[in-house]
Amino acid sequence: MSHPRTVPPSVDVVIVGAGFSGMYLLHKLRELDLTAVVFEAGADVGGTWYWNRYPGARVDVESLAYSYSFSDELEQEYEWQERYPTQPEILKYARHVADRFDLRKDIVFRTRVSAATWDEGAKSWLVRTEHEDAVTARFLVMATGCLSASKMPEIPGLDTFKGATYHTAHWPHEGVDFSGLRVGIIGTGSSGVQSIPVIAEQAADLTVFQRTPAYSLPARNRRLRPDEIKTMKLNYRKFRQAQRESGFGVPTPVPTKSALEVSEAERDAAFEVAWESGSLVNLLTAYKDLAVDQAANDTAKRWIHRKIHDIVSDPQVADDLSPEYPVGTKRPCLDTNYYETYNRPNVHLVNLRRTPLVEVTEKGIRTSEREYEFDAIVYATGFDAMTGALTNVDIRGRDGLSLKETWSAGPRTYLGIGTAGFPNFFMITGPGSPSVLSNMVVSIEQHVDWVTDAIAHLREQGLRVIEPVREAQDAWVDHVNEIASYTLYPKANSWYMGANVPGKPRVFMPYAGGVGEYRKKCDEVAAKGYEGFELTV
Ligand code: N01
Repeated sequence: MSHPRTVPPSVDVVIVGAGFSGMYLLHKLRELDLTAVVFEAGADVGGTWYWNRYPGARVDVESLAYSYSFSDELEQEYEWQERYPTQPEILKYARHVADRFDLRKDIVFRTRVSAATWDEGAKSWLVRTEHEDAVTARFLVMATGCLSASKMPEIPGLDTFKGATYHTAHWPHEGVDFSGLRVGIIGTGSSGVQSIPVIAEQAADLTVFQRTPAYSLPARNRRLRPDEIKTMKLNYRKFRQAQRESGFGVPTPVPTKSALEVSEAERDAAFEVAWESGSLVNLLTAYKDLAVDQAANDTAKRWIHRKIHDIVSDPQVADDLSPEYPVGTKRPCLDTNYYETYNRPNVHLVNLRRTPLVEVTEKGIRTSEREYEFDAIVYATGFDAMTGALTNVDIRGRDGLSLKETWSAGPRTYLGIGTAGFPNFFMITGPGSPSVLSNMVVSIEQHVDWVTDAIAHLREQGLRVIEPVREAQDAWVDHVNEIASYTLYPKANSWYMGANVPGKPRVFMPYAGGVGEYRKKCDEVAAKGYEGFELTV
């Protein structure tokens, strides 16, 4: 897509990223008559849904709920096709939004922001891009997404392989034809779990290299029925309110019972209902203590292990696919035929816990046991989550303070929105906010609304600078850690903990207190004149 490249020298707000956050933020800022420019590394809008084009890529929150709520007209006119839409359908929606609100004229595509420096004298940011653009802005907003800095595995020989190499997060736009090929795939998180069944249907042979198995539930995807679309459109306002007050940004009944106070038969029946429902949240909220009590969580773990053994015919493969960490402490997956795929004769599972990866070779992949030969290797190896996209930009706050260095022992934020030492700097769904533990669109809209309200408030009050107070930030970080410590989350080596990136500090990064509670806290802060932030001229 060609687009004239006009970069204004000075704007009110520089936005980094034209995904769901950046697009809505641009729209809101225009409503406030503020000028903004969005820098986007991709050639079009969509963020996650622009980059992650691997086979089988879908969202795992229902389309009618995973969509913007800010415009009644948009809600009413848009026609979703499937319960869990494919990446192309979601990208089509993002493009539709960009066209409908005429967003592209303020987006500079194919341009990565490389550095941003706070100028204390001018009380503004100087933002630089990879193409030597330099823009001054009163505010800098990182709308960079939580899962956008992709990562390769730390193994020798990555460049030596002579066949084709792909990463799920940088999939070729023209697609890949695996027909007749021997394919190896490393990684069994959401991207692996979604792509493995689709690649297996095409490839001559698929070998899956698994370090940690995922808990995966069947998505039970289907086309949406006209009557359910109609009902939702009639009830959207009430539904959106329920989303905002919920725990995960997806309205669900609040559980009242402990998994340990009911009979095994009752529990099994409840888990079966959740499994059949095709929703992640229903399983995690079947009982009130699944996220906080090991014994309660073990009941769900044992039940899912049984399911895996029912589906997968080879008992050793079923064992290898059965996770040991508590259910929900690494991001669970929704799949279509994931476990069933391991019954195919052309699919092989390599358990890297028994035979670790040694290197990538010219011909394929070598484990401690043997060399496997491939025509193509797929890396479904995930992201430097939550902080990678922020610290990859050389952001310098007061007195040249580097964000990367400041966060070297883990991210420290106030509400996941701002960070001390970095005036007029906002993050949309930053670490310390519910973000990845929620329906992202709900959290994005809440942050964008809060940030634009804060900017409007400054203008009304004749103030120019807003920055978190260190004590308030320390208290928030303590609170985020305290909530996490009540849960089982820290028990798994997850990307929530930074554990997938060697050397990254082990800190539970998202806020686990729930979307509704978090929103209340943010609203309270604003109502008290932005308590915990310092506002100055
Ligand atoms: O990445 P991941 P992802 N050697 O980090 C393995 C969202 N998302 O792209 O677990 C061997 O989950 C790694 O093993 P381990 C969703 O929030 C949503 O799949 O670290 N293996 C793991 O198995 C999701 O959680 C959707 O031991 C290595 C895999 O690679 C998040 O994005 C779809 C390795 C990486 O899994 C990330 O998902 C897709 C190594 N050196 C993504 N390094 C939906 O909406 C890594 N691995 C459905």
